Amino acid sequence: MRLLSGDLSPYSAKIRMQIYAMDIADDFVFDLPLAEFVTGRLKDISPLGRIPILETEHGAIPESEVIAEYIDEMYPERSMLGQTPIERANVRVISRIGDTYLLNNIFLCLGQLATPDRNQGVIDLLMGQLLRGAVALEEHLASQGYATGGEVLTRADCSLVPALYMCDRTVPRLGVANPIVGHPKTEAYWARIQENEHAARIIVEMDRGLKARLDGTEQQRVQEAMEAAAALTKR
Ligand SMILES: N[C@@H](CCC(=O)N[C@@H](CS)C(=O)NCC(=O)O)C(=O)O
Repeated sequence: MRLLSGDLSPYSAKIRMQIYAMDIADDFVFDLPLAEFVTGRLKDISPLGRIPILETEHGAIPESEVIAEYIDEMYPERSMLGQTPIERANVRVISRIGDTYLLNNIFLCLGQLATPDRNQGVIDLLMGQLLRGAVALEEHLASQGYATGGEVLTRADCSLVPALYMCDRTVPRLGVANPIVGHPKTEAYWARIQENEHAARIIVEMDRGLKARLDGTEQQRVQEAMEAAAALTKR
């Protein structure tokens, strides 16, 4: 299977963490067709035009949560969803908080980083919603162990690590306080989970992506990929 994924993309990092934790990385090729991504031609592979996308022999699957479910179903003996119906419900709730109530608000706000005329109303609205999500997460998170309180890493952790990374590293760039800070259970969890080898691995990858974005390397790679694509079409 081929996973279209980017270092800094949190929704992609979530799937990579799951794959690493399930010890099935040998069954995947990790790739990002840069030129297609920035020119919108990713839509030829998936109409949503967003990563991650999982290419399987039966077709392409978009949406990180759908991909996560698919991988779990493909390797049922290694499933990371929990053992009982209530455990699985808790994993899904925390995963949804990470994806929808944290990450989605951050993503909608990211455009404000790219413009010199920031719209403070947009930032206030979305970051208010982010804080509301962070308050809810604080209630749902376990005080000990992994995200749902168990002794085993689950997909809740795979969703939360990239979401908390964005809270920690990206939100302050919008002039807004890191919403992890001031929430004791979330602060403790964030410190604890970084000790996990699979979490640590995707944090290194996301840091690499952030560095490339900030130092211009990413932009340079995009340029090179677009030139290579243009040269191919001229032939
Ligand atoms: N709901 C989607 C969100 C995916 C998403 O927004 N991916 C970002 C990168 S992390 C993307 O591809 N953005 C490109 C764009 O918005 O055009 C999921 O869970 O996979």
